[in-house]
Amino acid sequence: MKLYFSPGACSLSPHIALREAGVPVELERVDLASGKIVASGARFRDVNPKGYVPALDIGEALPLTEGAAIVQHIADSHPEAGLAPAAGTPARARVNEWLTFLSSELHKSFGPLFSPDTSDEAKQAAITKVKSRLDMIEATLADGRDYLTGADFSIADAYLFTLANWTGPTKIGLADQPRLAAYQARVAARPAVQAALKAEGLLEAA
Ligand SMILES: N[C@@H](CCC(=O)N[C@@H](CS)C(=O)NCC(=O)O)C(=O)O
Repeated sequence: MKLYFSPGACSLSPHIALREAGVPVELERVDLASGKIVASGARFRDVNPKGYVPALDIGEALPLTEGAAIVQHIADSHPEAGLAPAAGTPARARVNEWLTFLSSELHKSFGPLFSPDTSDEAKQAAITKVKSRLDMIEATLADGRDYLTGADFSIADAYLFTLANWTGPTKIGLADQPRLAAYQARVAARPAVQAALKAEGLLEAA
């Protein structure tokens, strides 16, 4: 499947999900600064009017967008991979709950930290918000679970791993969240995650 991505961006989450599902991945790199597809030089907005990654070609006129929706589509169309519990179950509702939290509470809180236009004051507020969300996740991991929703890796872990990586470039770090740091290393060691990081040229930076 063709995934429009930018190295290390939130598109890493569906990239990991595709590899965890054993789906052959065709990567189409997007330069977010210029809005161009790198290989062809075409305008990315002509493919995805939203202009942002991730976007997954699902054989329709418009690609599927919104990371949380994409990873659910990958999990649901490859149930044998066990990337999410069956729809309609409480366990699935928990995975959806995490995906929504990650998208609206953590992912978007990082946003101001990647913008050159953000004031120092707004940056500090964003850091405080991100840290409080990371602390909440740290508390969740306190019961010794290996993954976000329990013993099994799920699409929520692909998303959290991607976002937790951003504590590196933003210099927030994970020194105050040792369980999350250990979790991050555990997820990074998964062969599919290694393959995704390598394909995006991120192995040294991860
Ligand atoms: N609501 C979208 C947001 C995606 C998003 O924030 N993408 C970023 C990279 S992590 C991006 O492409 N930014 C460039 C832009 O918005 O023009 C989702 O959850 O997938």
